[in-house]
Amino acid sequence: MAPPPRSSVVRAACPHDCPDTCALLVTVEDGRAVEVRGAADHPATAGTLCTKVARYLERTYSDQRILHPLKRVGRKGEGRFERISWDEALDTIAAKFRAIAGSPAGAQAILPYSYAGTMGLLQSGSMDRRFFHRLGASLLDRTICASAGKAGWVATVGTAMGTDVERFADSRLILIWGSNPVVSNLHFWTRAQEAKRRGAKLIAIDPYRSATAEKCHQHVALLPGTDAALALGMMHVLIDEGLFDRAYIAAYTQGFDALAARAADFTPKRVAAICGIEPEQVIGLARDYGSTRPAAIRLNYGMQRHAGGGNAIRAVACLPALTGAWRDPAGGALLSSSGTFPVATAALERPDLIAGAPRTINMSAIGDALLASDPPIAALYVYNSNPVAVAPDSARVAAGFAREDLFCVVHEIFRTDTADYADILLPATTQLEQTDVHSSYGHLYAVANNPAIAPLGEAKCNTDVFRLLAARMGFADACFGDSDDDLARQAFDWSHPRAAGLDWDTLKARGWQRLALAQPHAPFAQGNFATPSGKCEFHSPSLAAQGHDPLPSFVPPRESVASAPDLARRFPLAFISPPARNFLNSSFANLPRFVAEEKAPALDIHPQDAAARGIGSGDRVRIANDRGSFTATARVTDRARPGVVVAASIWWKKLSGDGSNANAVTSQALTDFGRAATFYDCLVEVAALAPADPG
Ligand SMILES: Nc1nc2c(c(=O)[nH]1)N[C@H]1C(S)=C(S)[C@@H](COP(=O)(O)OP(=O)(O)OC[C@H]3O[C@@H](n4cnc5c(=O)[nH]c(N)nc54)[C@H](O)[C@@H]3O)O[C@H]1N2
Ligand SMILES: Nc1nc2c(c(=O)[nH]1)N[C@H]1C(S)=C(S)[C@@H](COP(=O)(O)OP(=O)(O)OC[C@H]3O[C@@H](n4cnc5c(=O)[nH]c(N)nc54)[C@H](O)[C@@H]3O)O[C@H]1N2
Ligand SMILES: [Mo]
Repeated sequence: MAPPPRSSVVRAACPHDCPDTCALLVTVEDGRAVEVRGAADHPATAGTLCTKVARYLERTYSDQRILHPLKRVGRKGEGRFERISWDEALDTIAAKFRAIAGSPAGAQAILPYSYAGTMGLLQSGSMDRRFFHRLGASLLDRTICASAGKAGWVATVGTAMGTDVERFADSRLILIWGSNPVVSNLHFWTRAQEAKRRGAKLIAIDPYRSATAEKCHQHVALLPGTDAALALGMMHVLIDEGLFDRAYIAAYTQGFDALAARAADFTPKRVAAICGIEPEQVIGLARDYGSTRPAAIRLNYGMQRHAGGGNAIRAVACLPALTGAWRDPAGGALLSSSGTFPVATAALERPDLIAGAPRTINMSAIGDALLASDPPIAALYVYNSNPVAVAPDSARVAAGFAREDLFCVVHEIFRTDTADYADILLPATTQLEQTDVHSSYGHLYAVANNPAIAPLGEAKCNTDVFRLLAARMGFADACFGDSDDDLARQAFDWSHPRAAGLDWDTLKARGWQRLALAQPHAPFAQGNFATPSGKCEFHSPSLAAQGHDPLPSFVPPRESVASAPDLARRFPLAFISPPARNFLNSSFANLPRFVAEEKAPALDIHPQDAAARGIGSGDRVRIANDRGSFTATARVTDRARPGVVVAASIWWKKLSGDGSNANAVTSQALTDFGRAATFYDCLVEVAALAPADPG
């Protein structure tokens, strides 16, 4: 590729796993990126970036970058490596893969492990999938973030579509439910503040008084994992008081009578007891919601990281159909907008190449998978993810990675906790050094990422590495010859009505382009649900066919005082570990500026819970359960409600001070729908450490 001219501005996209998918302008001088700004002309970004990506150059030019292929010379996990050539690295990997494919266990003993280190359609799911499909490797069920909520949402409204983020400014009531947008969805928060200035009421529903909850008019601090009960309690009141839209229900929904019968069981009194709040809060919430137009809900994935997470999202997804809030462009609800994009997943990933009938392994239980699969996982190839820090039940994960008989490749930008276990460690490019095209799960624009600079050192992007490996493995299929531009041209179904007027060359030049949607975009104003019945399915025959409750139900947390009293006698506190503002999952958690902003691992604990344990602010505490423990500095604060403790995450284990992090205590148990992780369904006990105790 020809280098850009001496000084130029390159149109790019933020690659991080965040609903905002910002359009970037990268200024390049003499081949070096000197500034990264938010594109002012992109309506969703509107010229502002979060604190992390505004300093993206510190990531790209960090002296911690891995710049050359490395091979392990120390013990697994120790992080001692020696430089090798790309040829040696690729030959070693190909030889290993060939040997495993030829062994009795076959190629399915090889497992790729990736998530959303970059959200780009090319670098997160194209050549990589083609390669592992053609190889016949085990398939990975990518469930660590959103699959429970997505399943609950899709069962109800049919597709991952919702209210246009740009319309929230016109809402009169916004429920911010299991979401902390000040930290995790900044450009939505801007719209919510605009609505607030215009007189809208903002209500946060969150066990924790987050930075967002603090700025809302009202905060309902329910117990973790009880949202479905709250939503059903709201339905109870709405139906009791006639605050529902008969015409909308008759025309566009199915199963109202069954839903009403279900909601009848959820009296405000019963719901209040389940949620640990007052009956008046349930009633007040329902009345506000049922009597204000437009009323919008921003629900997010925080509420679905529990045993009943799928049903929680499903129950909330019923609300706007009950009240007809979908009629208003500034009403309805938004979980994810990803389904609005006609992404050509099969063209990118080529599932038709899958060799044999390989098994599927759930990434949310990678610890157990590494320790107890049959046939055992013989080789693991990790990219776009840092499982040793982010996956639940970390002691099991680390034990799995430490297996001497496991061949482990990690392709990374930095020497993460996971990289330390690699046999072969490959240097990855950052977003400024690679080509990509992005959809979004928070707005409605496709965004292009043009490379701004040449790869640093010997770093290579994911697509390049898989092209090289495919050649080494002798995969002759034409699709392995596709360039990144070829892939970008395959990324969307351009003939889809919502892609009208879009094509890769235009997108690349312009940087971003809105999907072709009616203005205003109100996807379910006149029904048009993408369910089998075409209606909003209060009652879902497809869930029934899968053996699930056909109605939204309250599935209690697996671990809570009410649902596991014996466990709660030893571990009485509910523990949640939501995103830290200066980290993006575990990304940025190694860079000095961001670590300095977050200071050190902290645990917020309510004054009553602290007093009962003799804990004061600033004390070092150990957070523990049967799965493991980690240490943090206590902050005694009523931001945490009684019975719930909170540790912003995700710290790198090796940089946290005690070699551990929040995932020492989280569990590998899965959700009701979507086989997702249950990070926030977790009981612990907290104890003060004596000053001299190393933890
Ligand atoms: N700065 C920053 N931004 C991020 C991320 C990051 O790490 N840092 N991560 C990105 C990713 S991958 C994702 S998936 C999103 C996640 O962003 P969100 O979907 O907003 O999810 P969480 O931050 O997990 O949780 C949001 C809120 O849910 C609350 N919560 C926890 N349990 C419950 C519950 O049972 N019920 C209710 N009602 N609330 C609950 C938490 O206290 C938290 O305040 O953010 C993205 N954006
Ligand atoms: N306790 C607790 N645990 C959680 C959560 C929580 O709230 N609490 N949240 C969960 C959620 S929502 C999610 S989404 C997961 C996220 O888990 P991951 O997807 O693993 O996210 P990151 O920790 O950001 O790790 C991504 C890694 O990919 C690397 N990377 C970035 N770009 C590229 C690239 O182009 N090529 C290659 N090869 N590598 C690249 C980055 O350097 C980074 O180390 O964590 C989950 N874990
Ligand atoms: Mo996520």
